[in-house]
Amino acid sequence: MNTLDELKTKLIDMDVQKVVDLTKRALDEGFSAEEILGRALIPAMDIVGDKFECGERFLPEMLLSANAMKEAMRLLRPLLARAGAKTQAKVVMGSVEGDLHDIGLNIVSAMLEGGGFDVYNLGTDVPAEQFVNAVREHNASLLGMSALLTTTMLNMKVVIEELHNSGIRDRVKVMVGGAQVTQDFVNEIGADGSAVEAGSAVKLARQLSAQPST
Ligand code: B1M
Repeated sequence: MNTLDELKTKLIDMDVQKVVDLTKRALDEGFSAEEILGRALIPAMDIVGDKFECGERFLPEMLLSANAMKEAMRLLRPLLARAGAKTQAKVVMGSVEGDLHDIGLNIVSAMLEGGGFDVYNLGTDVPAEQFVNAVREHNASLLGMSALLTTTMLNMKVVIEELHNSGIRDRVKVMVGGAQVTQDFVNEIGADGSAVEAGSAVKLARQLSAQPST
């Protein structure tokens, strides 16, 4: 079995130490952080999710795999965030209120940093008011929201309404993402765009930053 396949298996098996060792080994073998994420860690988390959905895994086990992934991310994050040319654009990021998933949020945030953006990552379970205050405080031109639950993604709309109510919706472009987000949903809540994975999130952030404010 090659290193990436072994890494994928060990993440599904919740073996934290092996996940760390194999991530190091994959880096030594010359795989990039993006390859390790895209070919081993992210597909493994999808399998963990499927197993949870069909009752083969329980919540504490899903958490153990998530923790193993976080340990691997400690090694990969600095590589993803290795700065390219600065764009100067400021991005406020966070998972919406009620949502505790942050692995994707942190990957996207690291990749945006690597893409030259100034990122203010507010973490998980962020209320609408906090997003709006952070956009104001940092004078951000982009707001990125992540949500993985069909229930919590509705809070993205609440944040956009709060931006309107505060009179700053026209100053900031809003991008959203997470497993359940579709283009129809983006249109419905009045966001400016969505991305399905971290690489396309950076492209989208660049496109949105290049557009004039409305
Ligand atoms: Co939860 N969980 N979880 N979970 N979890 C899912 C999302 C689920 C699909 C699993 C399943 O049933 N198949 C399901 C949601 C079902 C639904 O709503 N339709 C689910 C559920 C039900 C739950 C709980 C309700 C379980 C319970 O308590 N009974 C609970 C809710 C907690 C809460 O948030 N209030 C819960 C809890 C947890 C853990 C705490 C155990 C853990 C999270 C730990 C953590 O994040 N620190 C966890 C995990 C690990 C998962 C799965 C298995 C993996 C998520 C993940 O990290 N994926 C997940 C199943 C799955 O997604 N396949 C599942 C890897 C990550 C890199 O991908 O986050 O999608 P992702 O990010 C991607 C893209 O989406 C995109 O780019 C990222 C990188 O490529 N992206 C953006 C994300 N944000 C973006 C923002 C952007 C642009 C792109 O612009 C701003």
